[in-house]
Amino acid sequence: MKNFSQWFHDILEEAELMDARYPIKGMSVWLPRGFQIRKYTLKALQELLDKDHEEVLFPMLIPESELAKEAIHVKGFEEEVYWITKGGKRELNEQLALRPTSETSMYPMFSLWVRSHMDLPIKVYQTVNTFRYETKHTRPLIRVREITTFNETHTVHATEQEAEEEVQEGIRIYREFFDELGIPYSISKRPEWDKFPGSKYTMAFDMIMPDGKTLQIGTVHNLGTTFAKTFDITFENDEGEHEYAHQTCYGLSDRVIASLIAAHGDEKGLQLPPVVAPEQVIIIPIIFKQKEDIVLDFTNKLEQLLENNGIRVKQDKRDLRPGNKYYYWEKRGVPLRIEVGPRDIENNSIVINRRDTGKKEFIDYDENTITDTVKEILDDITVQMKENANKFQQEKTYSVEKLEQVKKTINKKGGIITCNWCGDTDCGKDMEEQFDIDILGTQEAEVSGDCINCQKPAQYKVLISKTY
Ligand code: PR8
Repeated sequence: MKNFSQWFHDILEEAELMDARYPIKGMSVWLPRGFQIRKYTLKALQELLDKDHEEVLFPMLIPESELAKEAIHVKGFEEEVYWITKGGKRELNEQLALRPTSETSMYPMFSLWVRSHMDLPIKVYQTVNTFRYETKHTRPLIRVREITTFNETHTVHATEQEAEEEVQEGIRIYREFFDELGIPYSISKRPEWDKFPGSKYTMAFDMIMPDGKTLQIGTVHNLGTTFAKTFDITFENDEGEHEYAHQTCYGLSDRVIASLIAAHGDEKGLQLPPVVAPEQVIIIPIIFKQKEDIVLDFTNKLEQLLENNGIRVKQDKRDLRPGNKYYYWEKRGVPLRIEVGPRDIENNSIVINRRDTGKKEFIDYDENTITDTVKEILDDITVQMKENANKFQQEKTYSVEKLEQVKKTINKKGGIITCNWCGDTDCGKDMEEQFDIDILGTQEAEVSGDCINCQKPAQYKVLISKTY
């Protein structure tokens, strides 16, 4: 892919995912196909969250007084908040923020809900739109001003230990989710200066995009007791004393769809993992004159059979040349194509074509086994797509020992550099400036040797890249 930015822009339009021509910068329209992919993606996520979390829905507006309460938090978001100042012609007594995220909308309510340790833990999530007046260059799905798919989980616990465990749980859920979609990631602990405003620490998932820059695709934050202190979320412990609750929150956005598109797409267009594909199988009847009935009888039956067995299948009967149809569905990322012509029916076989490998194969047709065969192939496609995407992320992660190599490697190859680091903020910021790169974060690892930049003893393995 020569120019990822252009490719990404074009694919949204060509695969009919989104229309970015909406007349507000940073806001786009989900088209029916895009919306379906979004729907199946959310379904996969919600199935994971629902095992141990409950869905809720909070209002979109936050009174200024609540938003302003947590000083560090509001400082982090002050440049990005949209304000509602009027109701009709009247100035509002108190201006209202369009939520940039929901801590300050939820936590005043949590304060009312939590009385004793019996009320804990709280583990809730919501999927909503949030608004951030981003000043950096906006891009559909990647950096938007209306995040239309903000899935945020918020939890409240009695102990620090439990909150710590919930952070691990959040990471586990996101890992499983990304694995299911075949989206590769590197996990690291964000440096102090890049953690979520108000949090104790932030764990982040980053994916290397085809152009070598990384995209943050998910974050899990340990909030400690900071917000509990601000919003007075306390409970009475066994000794009858009031204690502050420990909190976590974690979130994903439209970027999940962006990373899905970027991880698997190619020159032919979109490539969708079966789990989120609106059509998992497309059937193309190869129609010749006089043989039309025979072919359509067959393909109609096949379509029905697959559909009855829970496969999302569609038949393209349009009056177009088969080649055009192949091109059309390849661009839209359908994982598996089945072609059936009169001769195939005579030979009791069908042609299958995998979007991931582009390989064409004749298989014997047996009504009793075809569903299982198709399911097996779809499963294999899922595995292969994930392996290919993971391979790319691994191959683009370079371990580097000398400072000169940092910039050279990133400029030449992109991707993520790992090296030794002391962990010192000044040293980290110095590196970011010197090389025009970002420190993604640190990973737990045995390190020996010196910091690549300041030569003091190294404490961490650090991940560095250019970022979106
Ligand atoms: C929280 N509070 O808010 P976070 N466009 C697209 N995606 C974005 C954008 C944007 N402008 N800004 C952020 N994201 C916490 C956790 C509730 C949930 C994505 O955390 O500010 C990023 O991928 O880190 C980020 O990982 C995620 O939203 C959560 O945002």
